[in-house]
Amino acid sequence: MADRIDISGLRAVTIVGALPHEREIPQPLQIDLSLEVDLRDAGRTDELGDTVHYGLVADRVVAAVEESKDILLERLVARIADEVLTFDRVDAVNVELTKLRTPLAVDASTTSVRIRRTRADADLPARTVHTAYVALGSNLGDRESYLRLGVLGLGHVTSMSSVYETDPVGGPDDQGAYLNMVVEVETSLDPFALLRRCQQIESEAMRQRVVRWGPRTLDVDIIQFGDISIVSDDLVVPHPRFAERRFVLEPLAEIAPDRCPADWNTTLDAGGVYRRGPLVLA
Ligand code: A4P
Ligand code: MG
Repeated sequence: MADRIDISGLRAVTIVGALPHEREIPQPLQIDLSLEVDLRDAGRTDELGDTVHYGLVADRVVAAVEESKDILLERLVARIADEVLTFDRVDAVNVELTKLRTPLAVDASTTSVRIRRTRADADLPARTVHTAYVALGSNLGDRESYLRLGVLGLGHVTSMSSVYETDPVGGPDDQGAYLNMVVEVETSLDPFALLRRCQQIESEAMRQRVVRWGPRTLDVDIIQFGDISIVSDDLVVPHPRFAERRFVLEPLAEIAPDRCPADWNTTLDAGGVYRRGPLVLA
């Protein structure tokens, strides 16, 4: 992953060094950070929660430096790396720490140390990435555009089913046919954050609604989230009705047949779900 967030030229004043005067007089340091972070989600969503807040990183690093009274730059630079790695979206960090006032007897402008540390170096668990399955449905307006809006808003989509034209199940009699599909998403969001993402996408679609109080422009439901089960007021995972719905199971079977209940295709009523073809994203 080549994505980086750089914070350059951060300054702090602290006690550091082995020489007698360095133990007494605080000295200015420069900190240059390069954080390795997967920025694909934030690039799509424009959400601060999907990236690392570099203002917070800078504040925490300066505070850690100002509190320390380390002898060696090597110790202080390791402390800075540990602090940055507490931000759980950071996979690795490069830190350069520079004494702006060099203690050398010879002529030199600065002295510095530079390290790179990963989550594994800091004994932190690797960032957990889950595979989730999300169902999308639209039966109003430009249905295919709404599906596209949904897919693009979900983040790192690793697999997409075809689009299916489906007869409406439940709801008012006069509503039109749905377009349905299921996508596989790799996400480092927790299930509740993914639900908020789904709801945010729905409201973006609703803002473009054509008929007030009409059928849904876009429904975005979490079908499964890894092997996690959740029953709460806001979220039930796996989705409580997915196993009864051909409009979910046909597309799910296309991309993840092992995620479908056994024999679903013979036990559920046939018909009402017609494969149209792939969603064109461009
Ligand atoms: N919620 C709980 N669990 C979940 C989950 N796993 N994923 C909560 C998403 N949301 C979940 O949902 C109501 C509440 O469910 C949310 O506030 C959330 O906290 P909603 O989307 O606001 O309302 P809804 O769509 O009316 O309800 P729901 O339960 O999503 O409806 P269904 O059961 O999904 O049915 N026929 C065809 N052919 N194709 C369709 O796509 N869709 C529906 C909607 C009916 N008939 C259809 C289709
Ligand atoms: Mg829903």
